[in-house]
Amino acid sequence: MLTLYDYLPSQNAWKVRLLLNHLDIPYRTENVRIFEGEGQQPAFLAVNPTGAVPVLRLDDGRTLAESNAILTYLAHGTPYLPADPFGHAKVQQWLSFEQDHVASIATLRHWTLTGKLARRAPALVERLRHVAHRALAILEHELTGRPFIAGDIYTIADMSLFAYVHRADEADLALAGHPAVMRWIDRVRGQPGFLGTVYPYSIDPFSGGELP
Ligand SMILES: N[C@@H](CCC(=O)N[C@@H](CS)C(=O)NCC(=O)O)C(=O)O
Repeated sequence: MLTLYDYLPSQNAWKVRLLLNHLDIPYRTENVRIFEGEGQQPAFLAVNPTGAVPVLRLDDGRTLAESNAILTYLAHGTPYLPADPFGHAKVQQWLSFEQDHVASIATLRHWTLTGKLARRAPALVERLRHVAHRALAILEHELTGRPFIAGDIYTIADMSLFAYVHRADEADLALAGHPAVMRWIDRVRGQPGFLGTVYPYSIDPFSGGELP
């Protein structure tokens, strides 16, 4: 059986849980106490050299890190990842956008929800807010013209983007001014096998501390 190395409040891990749910694939969970330093212990660094979750362990023991790489692996041969080279690469385009631009929402959300924002340099927060606003504006523009980010069908690019975009309000990034993004959020929520459960940082009493 597959093993998912997870941290429940992580939306990067949630992406993988979402796809596993869509595909109805059973798996077991290994929770990694990232705020207590477990990710930086040699045992976990052997699984993922960056010390981050999510990581997927296959039946044969091989391990795969990076949420979008895991989505790409699991979606191979399914309707969630086009087989044709252009469609496949288009999904990769948006997965890269997610990592390069939408990760700003993830960081701001983490700092906001765990009380760290006030401790951060204002210039850094401003820079991230600029990147995040621009990312939302790009998505608004793109999703005005089509139902899903890579075209007419729901793919892992939507899953990946959705993980943090639909929580942008928690980072004080108003979604209300983005009607096309809001409609897309509703479309994603309506997909068969959608996973509604999101865990708050408050379930982890250590999440107010800095990551090691
Ligand atoms: N680019 C990575 C980011 C993973 C990431 O930042 N994971 C966080 C939880 S959301 C983590 O494990 N942080 C602990 C650490 O980096 O030490 C991905 O998409 O999987």
